[in-house]
Amino acid sequence: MTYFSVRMRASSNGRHISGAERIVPAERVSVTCAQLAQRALDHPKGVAAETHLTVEALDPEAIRRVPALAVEVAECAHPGEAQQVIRALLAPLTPHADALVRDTFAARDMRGAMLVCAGTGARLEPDRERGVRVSHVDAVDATCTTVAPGKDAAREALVLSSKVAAHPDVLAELCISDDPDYTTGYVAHAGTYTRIPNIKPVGSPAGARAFLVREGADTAALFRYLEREPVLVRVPSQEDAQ
Ligand code: WAQ
Ligand code: MG
Repeated sequence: MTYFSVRMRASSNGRHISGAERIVPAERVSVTCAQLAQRALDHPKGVAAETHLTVEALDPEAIRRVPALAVEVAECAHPGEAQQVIRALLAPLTPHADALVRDTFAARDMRGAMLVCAGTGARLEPDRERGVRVSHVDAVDATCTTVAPGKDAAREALVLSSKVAAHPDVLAELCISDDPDYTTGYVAHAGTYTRIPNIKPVGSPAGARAFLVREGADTAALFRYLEREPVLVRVPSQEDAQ
């Protein structure tokens, strides 16, 4: 079957509002475009003044299939506790964990994620305002048909993080939603997606992602994988994923 990558990015006066990535068969392309165009208008950061949709046929041979990460929940009652959980997960992986966490909470309106070297703490993206944009990713269910993750931020994040984590040079990911009222974030590491409730206070404009990368990684190859190589993630059914 021929699959298509469908991508949306929306902005207002140069400010990134929202973006989304799907991989769908031909008969789902038009409905997917409609859904993503609507989504750009409904974003809590504001109505998008400009929305771009891209539809691209994929080489079926090039599509990789990877398993979803296992989902766990760290019970955090408030952002202070969430900070402790995040640092406990990341500190064993890099001496620069504190700076990584601080920078991720401070970043605003990036389209993509920060790429941070575990050994040096250095940022690895050529364009730091944009970051690295994970694309060409979607979910497949047990019957290998693509399923819509777009209704559910947690499921969509699990799909994205499973693609990212499937690359051997990625050690961990930290994510905070840029939706002011979506206060659950996560850390992905060692095959597990740890959900972190109350990662930020309600109403906070914080929102960004950081990928921690093994020192000596081939950054160009990693960029190509994250931005261009199509990956379908095998996700458990909706009920199991909660
Ligand atoms: N590639 C790289 N970075 C991205 C991408 C992408 N495709 N999409 C978003 N980001 C970055 C960007 O800096 C955003 O500002 C930031 O991540 C947050 O994006 O289990 O909704 O789409 O309940 O707001 C977490 C769910 C939801 C946790 C995360 O992220 C749970 C979310 P958002
Ligand atoms: Mg968002």
